[in-house]
Amino acid sequence: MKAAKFSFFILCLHVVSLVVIVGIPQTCPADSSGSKCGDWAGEFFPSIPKIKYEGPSSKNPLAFKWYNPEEEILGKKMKDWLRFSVAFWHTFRGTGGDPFGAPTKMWPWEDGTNSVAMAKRRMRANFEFIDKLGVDFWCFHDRDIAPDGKTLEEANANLDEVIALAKELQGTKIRPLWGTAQLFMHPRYMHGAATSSELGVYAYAAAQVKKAMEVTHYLGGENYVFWGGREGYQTLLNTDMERELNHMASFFEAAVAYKKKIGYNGTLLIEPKPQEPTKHQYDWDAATTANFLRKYGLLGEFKLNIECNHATLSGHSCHHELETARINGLLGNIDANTGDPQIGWDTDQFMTDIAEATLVMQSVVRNGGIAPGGFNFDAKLRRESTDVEDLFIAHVGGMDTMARGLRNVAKLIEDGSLAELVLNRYQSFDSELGALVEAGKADFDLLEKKAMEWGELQVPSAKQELAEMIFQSVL
Ligand SMILES: [Mn+2]
Repeated sequence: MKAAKFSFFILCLHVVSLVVIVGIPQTCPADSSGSKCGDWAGEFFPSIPKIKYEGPSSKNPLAFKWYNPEEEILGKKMKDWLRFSVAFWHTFRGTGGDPFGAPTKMWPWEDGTNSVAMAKRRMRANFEFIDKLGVDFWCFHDRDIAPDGKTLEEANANLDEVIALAKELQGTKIRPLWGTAQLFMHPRYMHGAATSSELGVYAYAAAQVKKAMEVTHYLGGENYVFWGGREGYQTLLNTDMERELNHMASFFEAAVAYKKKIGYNGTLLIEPKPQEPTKHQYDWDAATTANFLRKYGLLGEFKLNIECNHATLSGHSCHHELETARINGLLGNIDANTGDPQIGWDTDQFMTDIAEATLVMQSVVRNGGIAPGGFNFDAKLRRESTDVEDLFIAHVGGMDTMARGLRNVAKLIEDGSLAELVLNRYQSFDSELGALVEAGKADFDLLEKKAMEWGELQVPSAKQELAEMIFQSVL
């Protein structure tokens, strides 16, 4: 597609999402001031009951077949292993628009405006959704839950108004799994936020994070996330990479200091992604981000939010990224989604692959759980899925997939043969010399002496096919 035509579609996408679309029945049409609907407290999902566990034989799309929140698996309730969260931006701001076409979804409660009244009504829909789904957490970006303003003061005031309502609607049980500042949509962030070449943008981003952290703290949010969608470059010809990375580290140091200053105890999380929207993003993957934190002395202040779709974009499996985070003591949270093997970008789909979910849950179980982190459904309906009930079906399917993964890990542990296969592979290190190697006390002179003594070796099989057979047997 020609660049000009492509840009036109992007422009349409932006404009269509803001203008009033007429001719679609509204649950609550806004009056001219927009205030009447802001206070509207009717039912947004009248045809959807509270979702219940009905077991694997159920054919009810609005029931859990595998997720039974109070059931104990491996010594913990399923709800405590899984800590599911609804992502506000996908579920309530997702329009179905893509670079080639206009939005396809206009939920009945939407009036086509980006007003504070509309933001408040949407927030009521969010909490009815959360209640009916039976989860305890939600995640938000500042600019998705409340409209931006002409000034920072106006944006903060809009946010405060919506946050006050969210606090009231949360009650005592619901809280954010995490909050974040959206530092990628506004044109001011085109060169980055913390890594922008413009000092004014760096300052603006700091102010936005300061406010987002304050409101996350106010709502009892358990984590705060940094996703650097524009923290990267398009070409190194015009970029001082070292200076930008130094700036990003300074930004994170200031965030840590501010967190301590306001007495916020939530975990700070960095979410790696290799590219899209920039050609190269600095938080490429778990190992790159761990090295960044190590270089700047920030280990211990941050953990990672691993997103499965981002993992595959960086050329890894989600399991690889989770294990890399885990063995570095950095596994903080999971953005539970998946990509498509035939599509080369971030499709943010609900995970439905039982094998993938089992591998994900294996890392979580090895980590002893991920609280105060959890599973955020950073996942959206396909553009072609346009019924309100699809929002529920997608989440029920995603939750059941992860729950089934957890049940499979319990079966793998009970069976024990896969763990035994792995132990057996390394049994030569369970020896006097092996212990010296693992303690870092076997020098090359000693190893050469042993090598000469042992002569040519019989190296055993890796038993990959057997490992795969055992793994398949629990799915
Ligand atoms: Mn994604």
